Amino acid sequence: MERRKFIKNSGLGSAAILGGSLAVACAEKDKVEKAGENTESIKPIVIATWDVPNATARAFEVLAREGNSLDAVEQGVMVEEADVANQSVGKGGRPDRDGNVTLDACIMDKDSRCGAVVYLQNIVHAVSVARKVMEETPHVMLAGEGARQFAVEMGFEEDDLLTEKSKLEWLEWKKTSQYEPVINIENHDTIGMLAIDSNEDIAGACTTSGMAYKMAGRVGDSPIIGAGLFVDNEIGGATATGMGEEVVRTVGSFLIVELMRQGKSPQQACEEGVKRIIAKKENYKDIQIGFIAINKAGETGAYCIHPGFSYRKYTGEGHENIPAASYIKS
Ligand code: SD4
Repeated sequence: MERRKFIKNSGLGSAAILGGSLAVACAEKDKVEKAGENTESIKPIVIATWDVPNATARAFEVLAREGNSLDAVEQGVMVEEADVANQSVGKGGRPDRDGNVTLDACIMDKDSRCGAVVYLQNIVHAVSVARKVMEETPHVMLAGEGARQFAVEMGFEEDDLLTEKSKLEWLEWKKTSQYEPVINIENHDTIGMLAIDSNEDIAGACTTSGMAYKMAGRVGDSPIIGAGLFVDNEIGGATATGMGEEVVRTVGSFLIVELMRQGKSPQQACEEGVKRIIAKKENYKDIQIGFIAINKAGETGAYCIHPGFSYRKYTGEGHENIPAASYIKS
């Protein structure tokens, strides 16, 4: 990768021009103040909710050959949409309580253009339909049958998204029909992805089959611009996973980007986003929410309610799964 840039955060950068022991002291102070945050800023970079190494690797491949961040996030999350082993996204996703797999997805680019689909059935790559909504229509969001028809018109093939495994689990669930999402388990792996390309442009995407055994017609945060995903190319981006209703109530991803605009680091902004939800939700212990964020410098952060959430980060320096700090410690 030729144009990889390695840019230290501004505190360490200023230390370099001060020189001598004052410089070292400033650098040390900066390090201490930012302990716990990921202030390393390397671009291009891609991050995604949960441990999704194949998805981030695909996105980084696009970035490494000078591809743009929009293509990178679309192609990255498509990996999870096609993976039947991921039962929270695309084909193989868990159905609603009537046995229908319904997909929600959105995408947003450097120019604040965005597209979304909600309650989409029988099309695997909901994110690509969302991108078509953004690029080929005067609208931002298409729902249900209209979204499916539009996808078919755009050349997408129809497919049965309900796999035998998800069907058998749903039939088992129907014996009790208790809607009690299990933290970090039942609805694990909705993918929200944020990337910065070598032109320093940011894009994001988010795609899910939503909460397992949700009511027919239910739509979560993932396809809602500002809730499940938000990008402002001047500032950064944020995306969410977990109980979508709470993320919608606080317009979580928009809030996090605005907090970064006000000077908070990605880590501080994610923490504040989770704390807003906790402040308004008496039984917050019963739900999981996880946010990840990236700022224009490529610094990243993540925070969640319960331990167990992590995010994948992929740069030219390598890739890693980073456990997120949590409000509840254990
Ligand atoms: C939703 N936020 O539909 C999604 C679910 C999710 O990992 O994130 N699962 O509410």
